Amino acid sequence: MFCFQCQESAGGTGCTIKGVCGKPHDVANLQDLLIYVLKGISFFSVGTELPEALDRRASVFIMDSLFATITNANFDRNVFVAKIREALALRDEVRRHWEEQRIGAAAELPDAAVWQADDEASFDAKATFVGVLATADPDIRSLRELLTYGLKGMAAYTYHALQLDHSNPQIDLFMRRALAATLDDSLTADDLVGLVMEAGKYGVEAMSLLDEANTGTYGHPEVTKVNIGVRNRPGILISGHDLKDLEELLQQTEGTGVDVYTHSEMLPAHYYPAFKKYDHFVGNYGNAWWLQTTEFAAFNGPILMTTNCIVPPKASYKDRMYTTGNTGFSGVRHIPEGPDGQPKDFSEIIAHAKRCEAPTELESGEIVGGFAHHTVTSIADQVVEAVKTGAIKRFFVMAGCDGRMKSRTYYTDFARELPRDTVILTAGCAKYKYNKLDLGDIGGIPRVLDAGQCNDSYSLAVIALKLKEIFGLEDINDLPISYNIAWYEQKAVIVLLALLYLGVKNIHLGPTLPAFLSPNVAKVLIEKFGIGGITTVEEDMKMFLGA
Ligand code: FSO
Ligand code: SF4
Repeated sequence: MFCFQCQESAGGTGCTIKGVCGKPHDVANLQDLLIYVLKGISFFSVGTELPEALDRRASVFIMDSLFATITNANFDRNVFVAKIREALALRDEVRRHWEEQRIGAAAELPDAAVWQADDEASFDAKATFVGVLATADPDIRSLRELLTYGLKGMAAYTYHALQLDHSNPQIDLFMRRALAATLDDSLTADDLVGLVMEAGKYGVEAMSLLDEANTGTYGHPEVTKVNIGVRNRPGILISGHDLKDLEELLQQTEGTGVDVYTHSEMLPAHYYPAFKKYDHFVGNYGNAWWLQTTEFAAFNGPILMTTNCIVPPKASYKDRMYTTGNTGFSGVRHIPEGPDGQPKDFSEIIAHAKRCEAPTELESGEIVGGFAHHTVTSIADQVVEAVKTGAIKRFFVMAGCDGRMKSRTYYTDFARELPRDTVILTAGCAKYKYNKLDLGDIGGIPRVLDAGQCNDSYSLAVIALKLKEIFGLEDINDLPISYNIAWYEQKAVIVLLALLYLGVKNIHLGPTLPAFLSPNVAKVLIEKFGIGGITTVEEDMKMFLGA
């Protein structure tokens, strides 16, 4: 195996024996093979007219498969074996249409378009040759992977939107075009940079689509105080990003005597009006994903993982863990899709909860959030006034991810050390590094404004564009906003590409720059966009504040 798609890649270069995330080498290889066959499907489908149902099936399959390979989502070998079989069948179905419509002499077909096998041993054997290292040139490899990881993040967001019946065929077509492009040896580094930028454009579209899906279905997030303590009844802890799963769980647990708590990236669900009517929707339990090995043990009840991030479960709670959607872990029970678009059946988890004790309290009190674009736009006058009077000197976008590296305490220290006339704009699980510090407010505006999940970074961009308009600025970079973003997995990659597409410059990314950026590709990002890393809190504070 060779995987370097996330921030925690071994030694800052790549995991080669087993993932730091816990991904076994065979699963890593099978994920590479699945992506390889997706490229074959994409090769045949670009420019080919497919019957509507097949076209839809291809789009959904590609989105679903890309998402399944994201860091920390699915560790189950059997899932990938099944998906590879499905991918091969789908590829050949698409190929038949490509053959019918092909004009002129056949060009040589790439191996990803023709390789065929059916048994697992052949999958395992082939998988070792089709991964990242199959591209020899380090810059082309870097750009192909940057593009692919952007697509994975994009696919996660379009998958969530699809759960709420929102889709955008243009995004789906781009995914195929971009995947097919990674097979094309005639493309130069400049061509690939162009595609990476285009991925940013479609990343904005994907986040906008999901924003429409979420707010159209559940209402606009409102400023909300979220309880971080517990009650004395048994509970179910729901983690990940999928609001539809949460909705169905809340409906099915109503009146059962079982409470529901959010974990990690599900916290922002409390901000949506649609979920406020549930009295048994108690609060948020615990912190960012990487602390789950201790916090899940203390929860005492069942835990439902709807998306990443899973840490390989400890024996103390493995039998209380459930996966659904695109998550999976061998030996952990999986809740399947409902039949014919019907809700999923969570009765097994509810029955399990009833046999469990109430959660052990980890902390008490409240945290506040719900500052997505609708809320912030509605208090825009107040914000603008605070900027004009100098009460707010600067905003710091500190969105992104949390992670287990010790060096991430930088973000807690940075938040604590920021001058009191600055405001943090956040989204994603990065917020757990400082959302329980009492950073106060500026004239009633909290100093940490949480927009929501990582996909709600879109809200931060909308807010920035709104402020640019109000202040009559030509350039988004003339706003008093600095970007000090933490990243972990591939959704953060698409968020970054989206910000670059929107013209945001001088983004600082930490705690380390991606291992998949070759020195030359990193140089392009630095020269063209002013991308930088982080150093020490003291030095960076001086750099950001120009002191
Ligand atoms: Fe990921 Fe980051 Fe949103 Fe966290 S981008 S790691 S668990 O913010 O989740 O998906
Ligand atoms: Fe390593 Fe990250 Fe890949 Fe897991 S996802 S194998 S930690 S680089």
